[in-house]
Amino acid sequence: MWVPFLLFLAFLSAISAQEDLSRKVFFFRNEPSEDYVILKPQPEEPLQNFTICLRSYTDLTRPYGLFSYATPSEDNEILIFKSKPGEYRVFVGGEYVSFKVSEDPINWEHICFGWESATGTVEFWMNGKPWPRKGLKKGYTVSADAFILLGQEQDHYGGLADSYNSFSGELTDVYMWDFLLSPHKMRSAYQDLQLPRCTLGWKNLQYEIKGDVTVKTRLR
Ligand SMILES: *[C@@H]1O[C@H](CO)[C@@H](O)[C@H](O)[C@H]1NC(C)=O
Ligand SMILES: [Ca+2]
Repeated sequence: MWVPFLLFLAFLSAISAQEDLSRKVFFFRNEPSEDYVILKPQPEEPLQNFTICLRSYTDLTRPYGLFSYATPSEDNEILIFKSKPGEYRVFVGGEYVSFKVSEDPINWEHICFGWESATGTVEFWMNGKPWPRKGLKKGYTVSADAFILLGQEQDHYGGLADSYNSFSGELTDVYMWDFLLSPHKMRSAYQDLQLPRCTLGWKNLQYEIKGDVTVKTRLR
C-alpha cells in the first residue's frame, strides 16, 4: 500500500517541481532531442520590458533553441536562438536581431537578453560584457499568455519545432525579470551573485520536465 504511494510521490516530484536548483543543471542527454523543460510561472501582466539570463554548455554546431516563449498569436514572441557557431538571434514579437560572438567551443556561455519597448532597445550581454545595443520592436507589448520552455523552439503555442533545432548539453542559472536589469545586475547575473526578485528564477524554479532531461550537479 505505502510503497506504491511513495513511488507515485517520487514520480510526481521528478517530473513537476518547484525547487532551488543552485549548483544544479538541466542535462539534455539526447541529440537530436524532443525533450524539453516547461517553465510554469507566467508574467502577471503584459511586458514592456524584460531581461532573461541563462548559462549553457554544449559543443553543438547546428542551430538550437534555448529559451522559447510562445503566445497563441506569435510563436516567437520571445526566443533565444543560437543560429550557428558565433551567432545568437534574439526575437521579440516575431522579429529578431543577431549578435556575433567569438566562438570558444568548450566553455560555458552566459547570456542576458534585455529589451525595453519605449525605446525599442535590445541589450545583449555575454559573460558579463555588453554587446553594442540594437533596435527591435519599439512600442510593442509582449503578451503575458505564454507557454515557456527550455531546450526547444516552438512553432506554435506549446508545439515543438524541428528536433534538429533542439538543445543538447547542460543548461543552468535561468532567470526572467519584467524589467531591464541595471548593468551592475547584468554582471551580478554572470557572476551568480545576489539578484533582484524575479517571477522566474533558478533558486525557486517551478518547472516540469518533458522527456529525457535530468537534474544533475554542476561539474566545476
Ligand atoms: C518599462 O521601462 C520604461 C523605461 O525604463 C519605464 O518608463 C516603464 O515604466 C517600464 N514599464 C513597465 C510596465 O514597467
Ligand atoms: Ca518558432
